[in-house]
Amino acid sequence: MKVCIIGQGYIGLPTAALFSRNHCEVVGVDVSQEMIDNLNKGIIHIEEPGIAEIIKNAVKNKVYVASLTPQKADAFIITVPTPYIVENYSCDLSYVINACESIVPYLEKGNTVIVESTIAPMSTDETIKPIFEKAGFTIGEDLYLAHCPERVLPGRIIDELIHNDRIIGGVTPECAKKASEVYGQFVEGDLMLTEAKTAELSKCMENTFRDVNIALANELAKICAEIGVNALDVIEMANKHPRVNLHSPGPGVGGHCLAIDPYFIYAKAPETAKIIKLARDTNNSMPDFVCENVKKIIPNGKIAILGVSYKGNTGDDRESPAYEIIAKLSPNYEIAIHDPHISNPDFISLDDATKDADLILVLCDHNEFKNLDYELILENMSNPIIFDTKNIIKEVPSEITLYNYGNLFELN
Ligand code: SAJ
Repeated sequence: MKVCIIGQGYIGLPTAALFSRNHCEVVGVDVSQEMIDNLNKGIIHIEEPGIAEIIKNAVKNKVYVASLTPQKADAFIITVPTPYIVENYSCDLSYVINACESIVPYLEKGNTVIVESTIAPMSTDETIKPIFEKAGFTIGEDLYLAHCPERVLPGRIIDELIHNDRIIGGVTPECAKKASEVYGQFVEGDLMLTEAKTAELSKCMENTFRDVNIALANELAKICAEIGVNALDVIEMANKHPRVNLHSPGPGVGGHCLAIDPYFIYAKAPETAKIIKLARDTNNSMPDFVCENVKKIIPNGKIAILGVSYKGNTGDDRESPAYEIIAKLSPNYEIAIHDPHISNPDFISLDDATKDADLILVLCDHNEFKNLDYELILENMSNPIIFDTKNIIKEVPSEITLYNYGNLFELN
């Protein structure tokens, strides 16, 4: 099978890797010449275990080629971003529409087109299907169109792409069947065949479920700071109940999924999607909550920010709440940033960041922060204070003051 994948990002590239490892011929399409040149040398641009080696081998064995333009293939998979439109929170389909239009000249009767990008409910039927109908195809008869959302966790993408169950939402039952044959090349989880609109809303609800639960944990953290209870103990205790799973509070919700997908549902039914919107607002309020508490700890001085990725052990900082926190603190504090997973010329070593700092503010749960070099910190800071918004640091030497969501009420 020959597969053409439009978008070689966090999902498209790992998907390309797996097809190529499973005896398919793959064309990976993207818009950046530099990225294409690098991919064709086997050099990848994302931090994700396992991918680099597979792509390197696939390039060597000539089963993977990166290109600026699509090629004829049996199946086309669209994995481009879908941001939200700031004014009305609706799903910005422009990249998906462009990608669909870009493959039209290469389509032949019998091909399968799959959109993996997360899209608002009804997008496949109302917006994407007409693009191919206009080109003369009859969906379900001579072209098969489906929405098959990805559902993988960064850091474990290869494993989850293979083993997670997969929703296959066909525009017609025949479309779903054809799309399932494509994923059958490497997916070992169940392939669940359904309608496109059901697939669209299921995907959005998966991330909304998580966003709403995180909002509940964040609200709990605020309540505890107000009334003087240890939020982290409450979560630990409550989670001993076999049917309770309180999530973890944090500095806000980042990433390109949880912080965006709930809006796609809200935009479709704003009068009804009340909990969904409130959860978004609650999570969006967390950077302010962090800044207010920083202000209570120190009114001015130097802050060493540890971690700006949106989640631990990745170099992905899209929609990271860390940047909003940094922007809000910058007018009143000297800010030094250390993140071992992100290469940015402005970011500095732990040593330089903590030198003469008044506060260490942990905004991301990278493994490196679990056991910091406390000798270095004690040397660098005269009155060491750490505010750990991710509850990653369990113990510190007695000379260091540690704040987390368990003891913020002490600042009142
Ligand atoms: N976070 C918390 N508290 C928690 C859990 C997470 O504050 O208890 C924060 C994280 O720090 C991060 C954000 O939420 O800023 C999102 O992280 P995440 O690990 O929950 O999710 P993503 O965005 O990396 O991946 C999600 C996953 N969806 C679900 O778990 C339902 C993943 O399976 C999806 O494939 C992905 O979205 C996607 O592409 O849609």
